Amino acid sequence: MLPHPVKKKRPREPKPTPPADPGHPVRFPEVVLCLVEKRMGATRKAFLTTLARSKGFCVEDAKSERVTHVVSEGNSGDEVVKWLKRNGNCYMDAVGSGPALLDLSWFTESMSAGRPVEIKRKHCLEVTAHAEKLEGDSQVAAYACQRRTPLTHNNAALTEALETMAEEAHFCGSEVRSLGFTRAASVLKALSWAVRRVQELSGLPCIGEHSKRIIQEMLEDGMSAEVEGVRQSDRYQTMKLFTKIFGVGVKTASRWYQEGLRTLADLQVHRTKLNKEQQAGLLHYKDLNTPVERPEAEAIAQVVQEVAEQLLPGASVTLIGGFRRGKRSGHDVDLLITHPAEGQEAGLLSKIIGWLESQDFLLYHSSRRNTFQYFEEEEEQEISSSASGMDRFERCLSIFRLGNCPGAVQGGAGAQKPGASGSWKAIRVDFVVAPCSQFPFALLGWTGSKNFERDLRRFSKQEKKMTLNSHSLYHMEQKTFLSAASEEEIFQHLGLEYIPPEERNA
Ligand code: 8DG
Ligand code: CA
Ligand code: CA
Repeated sequence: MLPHPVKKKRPREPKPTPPADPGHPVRFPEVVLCLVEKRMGATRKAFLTTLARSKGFCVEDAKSERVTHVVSEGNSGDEVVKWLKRNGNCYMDAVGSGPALLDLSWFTESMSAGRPVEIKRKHCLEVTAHAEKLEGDSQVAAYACQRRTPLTHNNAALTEALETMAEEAHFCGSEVRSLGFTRAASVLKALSWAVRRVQELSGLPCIGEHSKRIIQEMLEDGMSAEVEGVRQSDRYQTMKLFTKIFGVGVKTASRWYQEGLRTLADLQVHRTKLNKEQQAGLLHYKDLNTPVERPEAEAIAQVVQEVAEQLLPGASVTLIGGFRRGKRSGHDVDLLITHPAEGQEAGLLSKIIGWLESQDFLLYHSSRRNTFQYFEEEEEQEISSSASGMDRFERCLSIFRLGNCPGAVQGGAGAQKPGASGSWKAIRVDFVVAPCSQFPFALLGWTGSKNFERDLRRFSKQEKKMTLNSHSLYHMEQKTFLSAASEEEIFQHLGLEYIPPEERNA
């Protein structure tokens, strides 16, 4: 028998005995398993965990210092070491220390035998390099939904430059080019190190030639002449100014630019060119382009929660979008409303909006009813084309009037003009309503980031032959809908590691 490599480099606290599960008492306290989700997938991992526990094995998380046996399927030893380090196992200091790295064959034989079988050479995964080195050149996954992207990262100057380029391409209607820069920026956001040399980009996915040139300029000169040129250009600045008006998209802004309009004052003069939404957007331009702070978002969510609960006991309101991803500020507030009894939520939004309006909380609103019934009747092909991200939920886009002091919301008459001291602030609020059976899909779909969502849908379609949107997950070959009671279950259906909202800032 090969010795278990249990030699530890660091002094440790004595290991407590694993807690006994009354259903399945631990029979082998000296063996603590950890199953590697990479390639195994979450669903299979959950199944194997239950199986092992039913046989009296103790199974723990990768972070646990008690783990003695790491079991993986289809990964090399190097890959397992990298995975363990990435998933918080800091005891993988170097080759030879830490738990035994085993192939699934050891696990299968042990389950059949009903006890941990002797570890033979054939069960062991070979590690060829030191873990520190492995971590350094760890591969970055191609889809944003396979990566963990925290809110703050190590390459902000580079990603800001690339995102300026992405925005400029979007302003020109070049969506493919825009996506190229967005994806390159997203990969840099997921890196655990700051890029210092352009050579470090080799092996990273989604970094095209143009992005590489920009990054190189930034690294060598501390700035990119091309990016600066864009930022200084009349067209970019004007497009930015106009698209920051609520209700104004690239097409409208572009037309105004062609017509020679350059400033907000120009638009005031040509007021007839504005629809109701844009008029409200222009009126509240300053407030709506002042970041919404988290306490403001929470104050609004609380007002809406209270009125929802009064109108329909049991109704819940969840803060979604960037704030759910941990952002401290954002451009708007996104609220998802539901009720635990399916169907009860129907009609609730219009009542909430009616009440808010009656209390002078709304400066503008535009609602759209639920069109999901029509959506359900569509052919499969159309369902898959709806994977663009738009959904059919009842929703309302609004401008909310929030009292100056967070938590002390004041509605009612007598409000001052925006910006006057002691008055209020105009804040964009998006409301969306989902029946509880679709809630996990809506929650996942509206948490963002947009790039994370885009890649989730792309991954589902290209890698899994499934169509994901904010209503459902559909298997195109099996022609079945896969239900889910939580976001975690959706990730499991897709064979993806669960990424918490705070790490979806792709
Ligand atoms: P920010 O406001 O902090 O600047 O960022 P954000 O919260 O990430 O952006 P957002 O523009 O408010 O969008 C939030 C999420 O909502 C984002 O993942 C995209 C998603 N979303 C829309 N419109 C639609 C839609 O029509 N259908 C679906 N399913 N999702 C949508 O913005
Ligand atoms: Ca938002
Ligand atoms: Ca929004």
